[in-house]
Amino acid sequence: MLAYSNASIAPEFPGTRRAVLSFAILLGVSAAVIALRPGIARAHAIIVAAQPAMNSTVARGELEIRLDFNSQIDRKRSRLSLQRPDGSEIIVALAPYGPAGVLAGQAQATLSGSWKLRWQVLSLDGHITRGEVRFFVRELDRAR
Ligand SMILES: [Cu+2]
Repeated sequence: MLAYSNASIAPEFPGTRRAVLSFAILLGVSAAVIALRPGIARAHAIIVAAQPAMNSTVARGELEIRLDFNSQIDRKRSRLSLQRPDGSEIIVALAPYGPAGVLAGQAQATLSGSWKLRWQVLSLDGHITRGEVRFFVRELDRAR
């Protein structure tokens, strides 16, 4: 009975069913493209300036972080984290206000050594990009 009613309904709306299926596939493909898109190749929000700068050395203590992107970003769906020399991770609280293409925050750089600032941003065109900035922390008197 069930099979009979399905069979009787389906032929009446073949175009609609096909359109719905095509749309569902298109959505799935779009999501996959966004998920697989690497942060470097053809990125949609890319860094134009970084503080701390890539491979720079900064003084131990209060760390001011600022990343400038080439486009507006959705701050609520973007994040910054720091990987410390011992491998542990700090989530950086983002400054809630500021220019539309900027992510900023502060952290305590308490360990000397090699750090990584990891960023992930959602640009307003819906694409997620990510990357990292390596920098070094040293004691103040040896930093500059
Ligand atoms: Cu894009």
